[in-house]
Amino acid sequence: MLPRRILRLFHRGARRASRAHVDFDYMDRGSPAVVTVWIPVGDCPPRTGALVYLEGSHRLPPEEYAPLRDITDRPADRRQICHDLELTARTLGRRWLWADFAAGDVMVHVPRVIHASLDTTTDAMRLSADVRFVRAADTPDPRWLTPWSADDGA
Ligand SMILES: O=C(O)CCC(=O)C(=O)O
Repeated sequence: MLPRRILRLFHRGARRASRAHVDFDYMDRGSPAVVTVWIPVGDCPPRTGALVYLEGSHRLPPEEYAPLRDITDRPADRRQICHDLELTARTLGRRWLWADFAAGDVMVHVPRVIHASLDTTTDAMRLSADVRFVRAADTPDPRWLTPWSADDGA
């Protein structure tokens, strides 16, 4: 388990949901054989800000979604793909898949799948953690070897 484990809190009106991205763009200085476990704390239906996944997107070559990176509300950060989830789905011809996460559910995903989170629109906040694993024999991205802090820039 990589020591950089992220705890996220979103409340209604924050408008800071995670833009469409692939995890590997945030950890590309190490082994690509990474597994993410996303853990919502408590029930997390889409309206509370759950993760959504672009169907089959782990098979897309990065060049195919590279042009979307120019359409962004956070131009200083080239790692995210796009903030416009409808445009992303339409451009890539794929559906966003979602689940009605209930307390105790966890989601496991590969580092090349395009995913995002939705805005929290409920009174209940969204609290979640994301934790990543690599094989003991693999070399992880060194930025993920120290505990997370919100200002670590990684
Ligand atoms: O919780 C989020 O908003 C993003 C989490 C995420 O992208 C991940 O766990 O890979």
